[in-house]
Amino acid sequence: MSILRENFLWGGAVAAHQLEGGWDQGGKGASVADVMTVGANGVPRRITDGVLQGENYPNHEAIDFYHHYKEDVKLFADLGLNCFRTSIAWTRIFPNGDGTEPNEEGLQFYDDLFDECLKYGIEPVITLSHFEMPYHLVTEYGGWRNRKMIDFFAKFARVCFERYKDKVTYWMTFNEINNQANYAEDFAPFTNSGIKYQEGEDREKIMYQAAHYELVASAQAVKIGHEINPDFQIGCMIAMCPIYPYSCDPKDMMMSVSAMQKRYWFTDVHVRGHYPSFMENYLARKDFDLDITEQDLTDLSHGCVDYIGFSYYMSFAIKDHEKGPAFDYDESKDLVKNPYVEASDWGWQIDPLGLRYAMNWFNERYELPLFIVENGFGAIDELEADGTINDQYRIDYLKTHIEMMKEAVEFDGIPLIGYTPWGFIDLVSAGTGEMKKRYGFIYVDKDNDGQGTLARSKKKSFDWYQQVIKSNGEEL
Ligand code: P53
Repeated sequence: MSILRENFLWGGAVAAHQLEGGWDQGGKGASVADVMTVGANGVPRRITDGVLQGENYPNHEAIDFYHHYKEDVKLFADLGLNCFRTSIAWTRIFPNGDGTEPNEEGLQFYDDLFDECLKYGIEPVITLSHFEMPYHLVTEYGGWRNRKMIDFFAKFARVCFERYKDKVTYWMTFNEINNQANYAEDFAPFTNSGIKYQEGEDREKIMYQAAHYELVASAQAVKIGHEINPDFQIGCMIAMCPIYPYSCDPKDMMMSVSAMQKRYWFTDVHVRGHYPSFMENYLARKDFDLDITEQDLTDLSHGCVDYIGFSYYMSFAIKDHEKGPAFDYDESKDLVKNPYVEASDWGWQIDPLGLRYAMNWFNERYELPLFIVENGFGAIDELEADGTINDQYRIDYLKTHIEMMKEAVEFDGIPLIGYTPWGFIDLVSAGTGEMKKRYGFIYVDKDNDGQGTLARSKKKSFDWYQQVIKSNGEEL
């Protein structure tokens, strides 16, 4: 008998902009991902003013899934997946974001892709907005700082729900909506919300306004989706990096509570349909005077999510920085290194037990089914002389995390829908734009400069994950 339920969803996760390529094909418009250059470990990606000559934009071709999807889905079936998490590129459906009619060629692409998956018994799990909003909405409206985005997004969501209502059951609205809690850097505000800050702007206030509009848009989408198909399961998607107190000093503990509130209040609104008291209080104390209408509050209360989708890669730790009773959290400054855990080459702290902790945190607070929609290990893979890749480090990472996931089910009784490891086919890194930061069980021959044959091959982890699925998580 397996610890996991019989119809457990074993999948793999990707996002449209990180694998599709074909950035200007089939009527697709430019997205925010299309104006981000390649970065490197420790070197941020640049956001250019539109698409410029002579720059390296890794998402333009990515791994060209747009043209390879049939052979790729066949490989996914060989791996044994019963679900496949991807996103619908908003710009394939509404190239500019503010048009009246959807682009039929874009809609047809996802029909074909989903049919190809369903042919092998692979269920599509779909994120509506995964770091790829139309760039036109940035230049014309300022991205999610503008209330008009709510209608644009709701329309996009409605079109997708109607079109794919018989092919997709599990949906998510905004990928890692809470990354923008780190508003001090330029990356998350742009990828989450299409926001480019001007000198001297109050970044924090603008972030809260944008997040509010997104939460209202998400709630409207949930309501629309349930009207179109009551069987839909529509979730939120939260980047869960639990923030531990550095020590048992009560002040460190309180700092951790406050930091968790600032990073995860998004989930409170998604799940409960209203702002938590600490957040109402904080926004008032800061005098932000946000545009939040009575109708918004009604919308929020009518669009609560059905489940919690989350990514888990790492945990954080925090110390009190003598900020007094407010314990205000600044993600860009306050985190400290955890001496008890190792980190990846990219500085991501490896903490399998943190996954069980995170699942308990969600479960205690919300009592909703959980879906681990990302987990994985970004590493540099070396090809052996015979062309194989012995990625034991990746197997070790995933194995220990799956063990903790199973313990959360077995010992803590947590309802868990499924597990979809991130980037199970190599793709473009979101954070750095690199190809070399690989997560896959399937290797794709392409490097950071965009060179390579795009040929696909199986790594050692492919056979391992195949066995994990076959045994429903019993053989790790
Ligand atoms: P990359 C930061 C922290 C946690 C998850 O990330 C994050 C990020 C953003 O970099 O993103 C998620 O590619 C995201 C995926 C992304 C994946 O994690 O930077 O949902 O789009 O590729 C891994 O190594």
